[in-house]
Amino acid sequence: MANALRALAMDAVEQAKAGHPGLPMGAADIATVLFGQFLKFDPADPAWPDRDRFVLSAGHGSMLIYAALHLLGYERMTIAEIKRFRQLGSLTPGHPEFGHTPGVETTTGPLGQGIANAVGMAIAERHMAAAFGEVVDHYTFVLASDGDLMEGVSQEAIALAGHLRLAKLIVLFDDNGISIDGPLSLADSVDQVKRFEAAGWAACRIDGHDPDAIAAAITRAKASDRPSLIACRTKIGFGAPTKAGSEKAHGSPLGAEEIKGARAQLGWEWPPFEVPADIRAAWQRSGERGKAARQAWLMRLAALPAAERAEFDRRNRGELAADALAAAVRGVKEKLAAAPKEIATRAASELALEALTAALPEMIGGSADLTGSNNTKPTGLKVLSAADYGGRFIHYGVREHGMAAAMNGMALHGGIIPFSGTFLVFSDYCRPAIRLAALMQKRVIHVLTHDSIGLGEDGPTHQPVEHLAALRAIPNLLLFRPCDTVETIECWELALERREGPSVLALTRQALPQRRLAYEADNRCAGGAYEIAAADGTAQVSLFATGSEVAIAVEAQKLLQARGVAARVVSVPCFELFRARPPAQRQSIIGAAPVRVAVEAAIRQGWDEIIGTNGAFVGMTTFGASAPAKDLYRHFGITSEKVAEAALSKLGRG
Ligand SMILES: Cc1ncc(C[n+]2csc(CCOP(=O)(O)OP(=O)(O)O)c2C)c(N)n1
Repeated sequence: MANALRALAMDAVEQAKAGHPGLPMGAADIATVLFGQFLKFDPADPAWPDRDRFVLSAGHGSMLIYAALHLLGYERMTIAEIKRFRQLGSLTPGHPEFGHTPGVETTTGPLGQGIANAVGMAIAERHMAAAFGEVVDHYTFVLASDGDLMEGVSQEAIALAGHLRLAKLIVLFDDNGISIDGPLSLADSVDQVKRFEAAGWAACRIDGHDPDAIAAAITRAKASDRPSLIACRTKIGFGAPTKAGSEKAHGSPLGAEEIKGARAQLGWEWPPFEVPADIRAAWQRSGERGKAARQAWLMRLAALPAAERAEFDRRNRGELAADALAAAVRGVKEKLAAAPKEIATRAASELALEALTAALPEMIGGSADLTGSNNTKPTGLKVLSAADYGGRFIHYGVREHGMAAAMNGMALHGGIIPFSGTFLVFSDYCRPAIRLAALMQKRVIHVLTHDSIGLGEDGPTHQPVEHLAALRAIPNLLLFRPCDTVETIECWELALERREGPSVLALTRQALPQRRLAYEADNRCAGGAYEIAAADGTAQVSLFATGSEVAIAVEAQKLLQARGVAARVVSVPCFELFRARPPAQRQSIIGAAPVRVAVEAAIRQGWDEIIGTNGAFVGMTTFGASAPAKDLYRHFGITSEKVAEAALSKLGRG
């Protein structure tokens, strides 16, 4: 059975003239034991909520999972798809892609992400089990390579998993001692077993080509009260006569001669893409193994009280409870209309979260050790810990990357909307995972506070300058930068409603005046930009701003008014939503005033699509500095006077 995986992998890579035969051939025995004897799944329903999750963290070995899905009977993974490995539109892209190939649980390829996603999946499993009892009871298995374990994010993930005692997380390490450059000894001498043990895992070392040893180790791991590492010693490219055991088997087609030799060595006498009936039948039986488990689960689900079952289904579908979000938002807006608040948008976010987390039990918050600064822990949220998986706030520790990747895993698992916090400047530390959330179209919400030089005294290391532009550059990510309390709750509403991708809320440390004083049912941020202060008369100037700089634009509007210049102010809480509107609407908001000025305490990049290359921009061109916020705004010239000056100068009245 393992040789069937090996043959399909080497033949598909050969046909594609690209790909990675080494890992599938080396890890075929592990996969055969795991899929054949342990993994709980049913090809008839790849999204069955209580299936075991399998994460191929070493995504370059994609042919391993494609071959397995094919042999196990996943309907759409036909032999034709295997033959179309790496071709446009096939179900078999170069690296596994979530949402594209049924049976693929997460998109992997950037090494280290998969194992960190799996930690989030295992957290989600424990949390959902705490909430719904025996209808949630599954394992999360990972196949990880040397590369996965060398990546820094794996350390964050491992430490968190050990701390949270995620006993149902089992990592099979394809311990082949080879990476692209050659033997691992070129660059690494970590004892992975000791490393995992130090993080609170159960860890052992076995022969990864001995099915009995693999089965015994998985059996032990399933019974462990800690997460488990099974370091499986394997030979990369197992079966290839001259390339096995060397980097030559890693990432290129083996070539006709080598494949011929491998067929001989493995005793595999069938032509490319052919699998004999008895071996197919054995795989098919493995694929049918989970049917009974799924039927039993369906019975357990049916036995739940109707309301609980409906809630479980709703959460797994990712639908919000009818009116829950709207009612919570309405409540917050009414309070803000009755008693306006001059607070930081991070504090406004906390206020919003008090209502939102009470209304939406699927929200699980957290922070990378900046809880008090990010304001992501409303008073009602209990901490999620090894002692209480029912908690809804995670102290991620100083692990931004691991946090962001675990959040992806939670969202992928289903039933949970993860939100979490760090400083905007540290979005750099989360970025690979944010990018994958965007690629996978997963609802993950990042609360990124201290969003400009407005954070003040911590200085340039902590002051984001290029980060808004950098995040706006990620496709399918919404970046919100609200200007006051009302916009903050509106942006939260939009982020939560959005099922098809992640959002970032960039929030201030410093207090901002509430601009929107009257109660408005409409979510004005939904269009991405809107006129927040109209001109007195025909506007000669349009001022555009986001977040904390909206207040500066409104002050500049007054200065211009005093000089007899009518100006309007447009708040732009979300570029991406604005860009998505029909051109005519966009044009009407950009307006007809001859002069356009934008102000944002960040770099100009991206603003030209609103103000044009002729527009004036007031913002940052360098890193910030350490000083009180007010002094910094003056020092860097981000003031209402400078905005007014820029407009006047464009009008030729400078
Ligand atoms: C973050 C990241 N960096 C680099 C790569 C490119 N890359 C793909 S596989 C690999 C290492 C291969 O070694 P290993 O993980 O041991 O896999 P094996 O050779 O055993 O298949 C690298 C550097 C990547 N996919 N992701």
